[in-house]
Amino acid sequence: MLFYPPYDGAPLGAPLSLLCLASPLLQSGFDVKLVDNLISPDYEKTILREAEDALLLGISVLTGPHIGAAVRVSKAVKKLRPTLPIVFGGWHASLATQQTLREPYVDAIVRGQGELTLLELTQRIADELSWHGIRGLSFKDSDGQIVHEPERPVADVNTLPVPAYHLADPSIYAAVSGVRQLAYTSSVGCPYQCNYCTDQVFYKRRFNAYRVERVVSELADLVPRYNIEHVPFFDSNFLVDRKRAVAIAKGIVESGVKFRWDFQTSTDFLALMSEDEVRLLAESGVQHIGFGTESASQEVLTLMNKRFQHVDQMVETARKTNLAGIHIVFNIILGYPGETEAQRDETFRVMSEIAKEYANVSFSPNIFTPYPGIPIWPQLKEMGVVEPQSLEEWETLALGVNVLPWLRGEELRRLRRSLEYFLLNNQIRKVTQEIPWARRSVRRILGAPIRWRIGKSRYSFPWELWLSRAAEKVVTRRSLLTGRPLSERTEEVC
Ligand code: B12
Ligand code: SF4
Repeated sequence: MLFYPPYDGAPLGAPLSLLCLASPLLQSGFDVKLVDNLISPDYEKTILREAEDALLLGISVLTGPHIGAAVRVSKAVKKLRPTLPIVFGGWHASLATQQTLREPYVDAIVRGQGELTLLELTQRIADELSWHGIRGLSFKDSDGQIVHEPERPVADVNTLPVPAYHLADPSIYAAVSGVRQLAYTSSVGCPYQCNYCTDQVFYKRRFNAYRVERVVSELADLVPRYNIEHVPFFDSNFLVDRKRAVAIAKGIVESGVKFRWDFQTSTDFLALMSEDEVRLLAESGVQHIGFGTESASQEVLTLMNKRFQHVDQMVETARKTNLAGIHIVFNIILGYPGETEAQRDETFRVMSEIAKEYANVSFSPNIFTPYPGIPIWPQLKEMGVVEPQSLEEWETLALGVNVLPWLRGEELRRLRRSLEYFLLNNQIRKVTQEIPWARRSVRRILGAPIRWRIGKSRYSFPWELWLSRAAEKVVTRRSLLTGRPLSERTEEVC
């Protein structure tokens, strides 16, 4: 039995991790029961019922809200059937293994890529054999001692079977999310080593990708079979191999299968593509791309070990995707250790300039969040960040909105104010683009002074914010402009 706990975020279809894990188990003759909170709101009852005759319970765990249900369910199962092995896997368990395994209700952890390790463990459990020697496994032995077996080399993804999509009916998920979605991953791993990212820990900087033919034929088969509208790609950095990416887009067009798809990547790769190649992505169904741009200050990018990325590539990315009609989101990390206020203001200024020029750009700003296993932990500890010491403490980590020792009081207040202006500026731009008659007057009254403030970093007496808050109420009440409220409140962002 495999369990995907409730998470924080929009539904993205069936949990791909569990479908990948299920496939080799099914091929080897095991029955697999998937329990996903999205479609089984009474997941705890289901798990307790199924626990009666299960061979093991596997739980996928990300840092944050996932942990709460994982802990609750594990404790309940241990009480009911103390001998049933409970196995954690996924990013949090793999990156905080020792700490997670100390919990009395966790018997084993599958570290990293899970398909082969879980299969081997399941076979050993079925045959009542010792768990010693299973590569990639950490577990408690019969004396309760924690044993870490050596790492399992990451398998070439082309050797792994097609995820068990048939176990998760997309129409049941569509009832929850409103869209017939199929999560897909065409590669794992990214060659870069950003200091705040753990991809390098998991996948050792190797871009490990399905061959083009596999991607195209799987999608050409799955999309019509399940009547899929949208395929979010979960690759860490989809455009690492641009030739492959272009061939995939071409293959999708030639297959005649129509669906929307999107992916995440870095701007250096997209900037190197030709305008025609980016148009081909759009023609094949790409409507949105997410970029981990994080900062527009070259010094901060260097601190993040993102020397591969430059501001001109962000501009070029915005230009080419705009030409192709693809919407893009630039993620921004605020408060990165070592970032000065001037550098942060530079990010707001440059990003605002880009957005002014290219209407297809939106932003997703987050306060820096230290996840387990990220390479800069030693520096963070020196700067006063206290690392959570238990699963429960990691559960309550304020994802993307936490307070950092070096970013408090007056400086945090100023950050919030600049962020509020930055978001407001972009919302005004978007709203006025959609409603031509509002363009000139709204831009004159609000746009120009806001752009001046962002350019000069002057945020005192924020009359535009007061006005916009009042206007927002009017807009929302009348549904006059877009039909949506003007903005998310900044307080919810940071
Ligand atoms: C999709 C995704 C999500 C989706 C997942 C929803 C869904 N329906 O699948 C959602 C929206 C939940 C999400 C949220 C977040 N995510 Co996210 N997400 C991803 C992403 C892009 C893909 C994950 C995926 O499905 N990959 C494909 C599957 C096949 O791989 P997998 O999940 O890793 O599973 C394999 C192994 O991990 C292992 N495994 C996994 N589970 C289990 C369970 C068992 C029992 C076993 C044996 C093995 C095992 O075996 C699997 C097969 O090899 C990854 C980046 C990446 N490239 O992987 C980031 C990533 C996992 N997310 C990350 C982050 C930071 C977050 C957020 C914290 C962001 C935020 N600020 O809110 C939140 C946390 C949410 C929460 N706790 O509630 C980080 C990791 C953080 C961490 N320490 O857990 C990643 C690695 C991105 C990054 N490079 O930093 N995310
Ligand atoms: S480019 Fe993205 S996936 Fe690659 S190391 Fe940096 S943050 Fe991680």
